Amino acid sequence: MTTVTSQNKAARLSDSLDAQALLGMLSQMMAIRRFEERCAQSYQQAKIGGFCHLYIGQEAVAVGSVAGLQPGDPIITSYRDHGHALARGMHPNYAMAELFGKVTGCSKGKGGSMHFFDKPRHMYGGHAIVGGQCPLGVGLAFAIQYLKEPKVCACFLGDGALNQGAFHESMNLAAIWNLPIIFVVENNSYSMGTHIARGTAGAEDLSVKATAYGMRFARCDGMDVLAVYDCFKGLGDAIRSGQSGPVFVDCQTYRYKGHSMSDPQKYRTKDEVTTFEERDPINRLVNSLVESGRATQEQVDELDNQAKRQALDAVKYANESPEPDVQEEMFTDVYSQPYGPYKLGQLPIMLTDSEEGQST
Ligand SMILES: Cc1ncc(C[n+]2csc(CCOP(=O)(O)OP(=O)(O)O)c2C)c(N)n1
Ligand SMILES: [Mg+2]
Repeated sequence: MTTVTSQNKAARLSDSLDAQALLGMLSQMMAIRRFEERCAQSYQQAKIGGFCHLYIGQEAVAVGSVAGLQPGDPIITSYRDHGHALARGMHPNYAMAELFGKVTGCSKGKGGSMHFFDKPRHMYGGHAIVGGQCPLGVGLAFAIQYLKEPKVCACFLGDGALNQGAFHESMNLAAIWNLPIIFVVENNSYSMGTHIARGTAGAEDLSVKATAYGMRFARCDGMDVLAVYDCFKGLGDAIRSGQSGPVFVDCQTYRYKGHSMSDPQKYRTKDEVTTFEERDPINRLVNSLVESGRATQEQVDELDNQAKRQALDAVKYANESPEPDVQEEMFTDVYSQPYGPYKLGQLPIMLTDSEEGQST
């Protein structure tokens, strides 16, 4: 096992980023934050149904990692997926429309919050089964190796997924096949209401998970977008150039909001949340840019205003978009052939209006 660190202050890869690139990362984090705030509001107004897991607090992970990777590198993640899709460049309108269950959404309104997908931008979901994205990530990495493409797959997972068999099987295959993949634990310390120390053996030092598979390990501060960028830029380029095989990264972060929109949060104190809010990734970058003279407070405020307007526009777009036509959309995007094993006219019985809502 090799341990790499992104904390080397003497020679950070992000030192070479210009003000435009840094402001780009800032504006993406702000866009995600404001988008998620509108999500919460829309959920409370019952505009969004089903589960909804917000990314507020973790923005630096998606933004820093995507910035450090190449646009063609495939990414895949769990159900807490809004931030990754937006960081990859999905238009907020299509993201919000998906949440509202509208046909203009990125998955035609049929996936919802947990199933964002954007193939042209190499964002392969959005997966609701904890750890379920890991074998799929291995498949994406295997395809890269098979096709001899200069790419790296980033497979994001929560700390809860560390205890799933699918994660361990994926780590094993990635290691024995030397696949171009970065497994990234967005370690926010909680799986729903269970603290990592209560649910995960070896939680105090997750490098043991990499050691078990002879894999390279890195740890990075997920509340610092530049540390995340440094980590992914370094690892991505090393894997791409054949200097490294698969890597396992512990990215330490925190979610400010509950696990989902229906979480009373009795398992943690307000003080704990405040401690992390004081290390907020957006404020941290703003302070660094303004103090070093690379941006003015006015510039930063304008970026935030843009993010607010964009999120509001997305709500308007989602509100005004039509719902999918049930008869037309029920069987599309399910099978590779339009109606799978069925013939048109022999489809299983559709629900009538009166039957809707009665199924379990
Ligand atoms: C296989 C499986 N078991 C249980 C669940 C229910 N469940 C949904 S989210 C979650 C917690 C996962 O926490 P973590 O992986 O740390 O991700 P985070 O929510 O912190 O992003 C659980 C247990 C599920 N979706 N899939
Ligand atoms: Mg977690």
